[in-house]
Amino acid sequence: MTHTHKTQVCIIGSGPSGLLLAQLLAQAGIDTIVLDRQDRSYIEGRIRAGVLEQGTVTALEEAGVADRLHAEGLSHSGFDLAFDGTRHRIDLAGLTGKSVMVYGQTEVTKDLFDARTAQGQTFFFNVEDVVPTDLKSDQPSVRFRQNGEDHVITCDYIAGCDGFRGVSRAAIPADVLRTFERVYPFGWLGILVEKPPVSDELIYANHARGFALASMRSETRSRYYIQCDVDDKLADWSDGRFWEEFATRLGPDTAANLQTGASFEKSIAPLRSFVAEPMRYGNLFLAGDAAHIVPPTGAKGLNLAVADIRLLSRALIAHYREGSDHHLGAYSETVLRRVWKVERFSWQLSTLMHQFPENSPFEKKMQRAEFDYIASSEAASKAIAENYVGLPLE
Ligand code: FAS
Ligand code: PHB
Repeated sequence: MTHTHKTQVCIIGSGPSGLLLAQLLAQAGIDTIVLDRQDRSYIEGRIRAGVLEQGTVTALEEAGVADRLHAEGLSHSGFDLAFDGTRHRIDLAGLTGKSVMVYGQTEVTKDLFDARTAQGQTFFFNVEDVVPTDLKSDQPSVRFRQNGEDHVITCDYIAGCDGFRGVSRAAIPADVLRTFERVYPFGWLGILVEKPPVSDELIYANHARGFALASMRSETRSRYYIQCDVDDKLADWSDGRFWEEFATRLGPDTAANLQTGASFEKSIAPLRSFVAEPMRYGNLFLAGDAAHIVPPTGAKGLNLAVADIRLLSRALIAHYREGSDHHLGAYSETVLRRVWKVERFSWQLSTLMHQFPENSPFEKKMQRAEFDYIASSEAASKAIAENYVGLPLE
């Protein structure tokens, strides 16, 4: 026996992309069903992004889930770039009139889950064998299994919000899909520690031994990263080794303020730049990590996903409210124009701030020269700042 369901928009994935889309559509009276192969506690347990662009804050306000963000988030008006101990502050507020909000992706996800649960909206967690079908028809469907039982959802549209390793992108025929990728020759080792941050603002540091990032989740909880080898294992990195390496890369003046302690979360993430085109096939629309990945250096992954969702929700609402399919028709072209600009910034900052094993002495000199240029040029600093606070939606 197959359980049958019907909805207007079937959303595959309940990470930030899927949850925000569901919430924005619910605000417009559009019915959705959300599927995920994990459950809520697993999804909330994933420690990821920490910096929200103003556009992301606006989207969360429009979704009616920004109260805790405004109560607990930290507004930051600048951050530091550092090279071998020399620091240069990128004055976001002075250069762009904007700031960013430090508020963990985990918290954003919790706020979105709470909102959807409060509305009694439909989730299917711990699903398996999800298969989007009939994408070119006006009645696409999504088949899946849950607890050993078969289900099928018929809908008007499918939103592929299932991340880099989901099934939506793979549902686009190979002769239609084009992918572009750069895999970086290093990863990021990240920790969470219940200690006050080493600095009031974020510090991105390039040191001869590698990149380091000092971030935070609150005034008492710090989030720190160091560049590590792609084949490093967590077992290779005791807290003691992490602290020694992190302090070295920050430099003695900054490290003098460092409060160390036992980490309560530690993970290694690979770094890649990736884009899949097109982001629409028939009535399947891709959004977020299902369509693109950026190295976290520019703090763009979550924010880029939110920008996709702002454009996709606008297009779907125009369809249902006004019968206009203009934005749906333009979605892939519109969203990809911005995706590539954000990919560029994330790639540029990653190239500037990391030690590349293959870099010649000349290329290392070019990195230092670019840092010195940014530090001495308001125009160059403004270019960094306007990308960091978030490019216009389109
Ligand atoms: P997500 O991957 O968050 O969510 C996809 C959801 O789809 C998941 O819940 C998954 O369970 C589900 N799914 C997958 N396959 C499915 C299937 N077949 N059926 C049903 N459901 C399925 N960004 C930053 O801005 N700053 C950072 O510091 C940062 N750090 C990161 C660290 C790591 C380890 C990773 C992986 C990413 C990081 N990112 C960071 C990027 C990250 O924040 C993403 O951009 C963000 O999670 C994108 O959200 P979604 O598009 O919803 O994808
Ligand atoms: C984080 O706080 O997790 C964070 C902040 C900025 C980045 C990446 C990660 O660029």
